[in-house]
Amino acid sequence: MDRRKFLQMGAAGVAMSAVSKVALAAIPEPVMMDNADTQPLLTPSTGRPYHPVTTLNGWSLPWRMRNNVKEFHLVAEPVKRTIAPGMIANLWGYNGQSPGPTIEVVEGDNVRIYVTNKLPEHTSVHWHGQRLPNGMDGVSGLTQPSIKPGQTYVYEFVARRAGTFMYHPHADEMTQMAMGMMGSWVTHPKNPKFMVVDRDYVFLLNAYDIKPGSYLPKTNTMLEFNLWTFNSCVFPGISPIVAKQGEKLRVRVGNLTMTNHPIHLHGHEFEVTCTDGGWIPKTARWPEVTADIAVGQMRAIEFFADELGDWALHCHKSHHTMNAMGHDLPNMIGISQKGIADTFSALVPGYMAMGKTGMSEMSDMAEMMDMPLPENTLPMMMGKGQFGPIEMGGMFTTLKVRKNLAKGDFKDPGDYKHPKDSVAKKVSSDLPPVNNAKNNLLDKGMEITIRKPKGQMAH
Ligand SMILES: [Cu+2]
Repeated sequence: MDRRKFLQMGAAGVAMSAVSKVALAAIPEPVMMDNADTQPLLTPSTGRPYHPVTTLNGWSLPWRMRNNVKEFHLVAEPVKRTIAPGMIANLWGYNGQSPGPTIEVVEGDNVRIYVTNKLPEHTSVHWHGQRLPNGMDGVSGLTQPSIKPGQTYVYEFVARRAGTFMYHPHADEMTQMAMGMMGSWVTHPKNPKFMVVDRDYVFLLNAYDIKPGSYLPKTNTMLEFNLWTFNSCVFPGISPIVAKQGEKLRVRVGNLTMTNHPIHLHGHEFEVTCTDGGWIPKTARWPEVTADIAVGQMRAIEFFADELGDWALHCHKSHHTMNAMGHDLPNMIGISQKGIADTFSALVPGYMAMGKTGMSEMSDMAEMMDMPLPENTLPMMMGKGQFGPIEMGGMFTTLKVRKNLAKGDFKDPGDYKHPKDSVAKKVSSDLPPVNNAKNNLLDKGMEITIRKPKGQMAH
């Protein structure tokens, strides 16, 4: 091999250079994923040992070990993502899915990540939260030229600090993140005995604005997203977090939406043990049942799963546990819509009258023949439990704690079997019925006076 060729090959290890054909041959084959299911643990076969994480509705990217360097290959590309059964979104992501695969390395590892751009526009990858050379930080224009469509760039750095990080583009960021481009990164501590837990989960909070009946997110939406997701899935498409009773759990949650999310766990207390900035000393932690995760932050919570049952884990902003149909609707409680639906249906095909007694009727809407949903659209509230509709969507899943669960078993164990006499129940002597006279009057066609807004405060 002549000196020139040798130098070209060497260039593959340098960021900010479009890689030559010779170097391309040296790039590891990208590994792809074709579904949104939670994949089994990726147990390391090369490199130093660590306890792998479970990515909720996701997977970890296999690597190739070459000359003591862990080599990964990310492919930025358009993908199809199952948001929940019944809805597919056309997103942008990495290696077949959005979010991209979780990258797992060990503190001190030499890491090389090839990034191939198969998008119709330029991109870059920023490794959020990491200590690295400035030129590897992935801010297009500031620290590197953008990666043009068809180009492959290579990033190379030492994973200096253990913790949970994220990756996302720093090029046409609003569009690319609204399209789903992001992923998790876990740097495991080099001491495999440090902060050991039995099950270690990771996922990102993300959000989309996909209008009912469509497949593509609106990318100029700033705050009014209509699908609030854990790793680009909504309930009941989100896998449950499972645990054997008494096990210690860690759940690492990163927020790449445009608003904060108070993540609330039922039935247990937890401590925040890690942020993207590092591990929190024991003496500085306090007990919580809700952790507010601000935009661009990661929080790792830890707890003992000691209470048997199916416990809700969700964002406490109630509109974040609803799907697209829940947004921009007026409050119709107590207002009869008799006749309105017929009038409107003639003008607006598919018009739906709803909400006279609240919104729970929406959870059964898909099954109601006279209220068909638009194509590729999930009901506003969904999920069936053993006692009826759960009436949730969006950022909601369950922590399922069971007496017996094998070590590597992450499958949904089904509904919790409650011990006898331990479920809230109807009392035998009912109260007198609620006086519904007002609603009845409305049904009989009583006129409603609508007060017009005054002056500038029309909203
Ligand atoms: Cu939220």
